[in-house]
Amino acid sequence: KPTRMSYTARSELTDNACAKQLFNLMETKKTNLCVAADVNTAKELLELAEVLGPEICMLKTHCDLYPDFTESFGEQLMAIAEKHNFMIFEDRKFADIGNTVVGQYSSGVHKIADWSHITNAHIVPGSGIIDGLKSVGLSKGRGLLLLAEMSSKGTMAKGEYTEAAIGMAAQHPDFVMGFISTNPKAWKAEWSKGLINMTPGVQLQQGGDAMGQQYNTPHNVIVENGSDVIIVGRGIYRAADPAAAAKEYRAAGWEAYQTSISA
Ligand code: S5P
Repeated sequence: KPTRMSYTARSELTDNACAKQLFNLMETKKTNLCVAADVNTAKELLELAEVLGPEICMLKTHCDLYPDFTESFGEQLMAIAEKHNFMIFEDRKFADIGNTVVGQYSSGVHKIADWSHITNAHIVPGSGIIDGLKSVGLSKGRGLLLLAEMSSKGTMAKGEYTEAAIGMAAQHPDFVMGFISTNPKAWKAEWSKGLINMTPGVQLQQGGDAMGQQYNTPHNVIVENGSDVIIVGRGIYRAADPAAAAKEYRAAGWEAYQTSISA
């Protein structure tokens, strides 16, 4: 008696193009690993994407970290993503009113909507932020993640706030593809359906950093807390051999997924 549906089965339950693609990609490539490539330059980011591309379902960027960001960054990253079959997630964490985020998402220096399949938003302004981002991203086939919970110590995203994020996602099933979350299994009725949960704050050992980050293991994140995708940053890009570390996290994440669907 499986307690949880497979990624393939869940790909039928979403209206969002990116979610469908991601569910199917994870199942066929056998990886639920997203690398958070918080390196110092665009050059390093693109090199890391080449090296880690074969292991990952998604690459998460913070494009405002790169002093050498240029107009061609998006095209270069898209080509690598296509070659290695992974999706791009610009972790922009939009947080303004709808009218403002339209410009921030579509234009400015980074033109995120042109090259990133997926981006994310805080719900603190209310659902107008989703209307704004959707007016840019839906026709381009993009997907949005809402920050329903955070990994950091003392996060305010809990309880009623998390509930509100779940409610807003339900209002926009065509564009909202899921959540950044830490304990989605606790949401019960909403869990393991068409919406995808992605969890940052993942390392092979539990612990944290000096600035409030809190780490949980791939097994706990996927099996105990019921997430779908592990997001790993320093555990991989700060490793002596990032490719070997990525293989290790990939194996741990995939084993946890298989455990959770056969339990
Ligand atoms: O709640 C969150 C949400 C995000 S998207 N906590 C996070 O840490 N993140 C991001 O995940 C953060 O911006 C960083 O890019 C990554 C975690 O990196 P690590 O080095 O701590 O694994």
